[in-house]
Amino acid sequence: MPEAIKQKIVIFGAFGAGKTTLIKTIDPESTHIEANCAGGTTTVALDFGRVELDGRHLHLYGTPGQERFEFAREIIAKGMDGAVLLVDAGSPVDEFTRHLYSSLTAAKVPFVVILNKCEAEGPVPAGIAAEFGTTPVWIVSALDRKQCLDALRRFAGTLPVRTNGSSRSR
Ligand SMILES: Nc1nc2c(ncn2[C@@H]2O[C@H](COP(=O)(O)OP(=O)(O)OP(=O)(O)O)[C@@H](O)[C@H]2O)c(=O)[nH]1
Ligand SMILES: [Mg+2]
Repeated sequence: MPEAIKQKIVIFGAFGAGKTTLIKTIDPESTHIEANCAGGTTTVALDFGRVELDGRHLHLYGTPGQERFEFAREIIAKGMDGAVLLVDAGSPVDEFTRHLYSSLTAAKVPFVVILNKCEAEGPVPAGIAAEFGTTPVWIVSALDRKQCLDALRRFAGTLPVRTNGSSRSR
């Protein structure tokens, strides 16, 4: 029997961008390590969820958005097949999001930018699209499961399938 395709996708984004929400929406049985903070909760370690789409078993890892957790992001990123940079479309693009974008570009990992909190669907605002060069930019609300699954399916479909022994040493 052919081995199942497994892919590790890591979700990056600034504090409060909606990474944990996205993973909870996609996988209601996902696991989250969070702490209370002003106005809600914040990830202090990671999120982990799974979903099977078009025969691919996707393992989704959410990272902490607070800058001081860089060490955790580095550990979680190891061996990723692809990444998502989640951006809160309701605020101007901040310095930390730009830093994450540069780091992912430098790592040469396949990634997409997903603009979140877009309950009203529409075109990607030109000012935001311009921030991310030629990287694909998509629009979702992390509260909408169908939108999240569609975005993930389209992205996962572009990722190369690893064969046994391929290196994932990033
Ligand atoms: N309206 C709306 N609110 C959202 C959406 N996605 C997330 N939120 C809210 O945004 C807040 C932050 O969401 P989280 O999922 O905790 O954000 P995070 O990126 O995991 O945050 P950190 O772990 O602290 O970096 C919560 O109050 C969510 O309910 C969305 O698509 N629409
Ligand atoms: Mg979180």
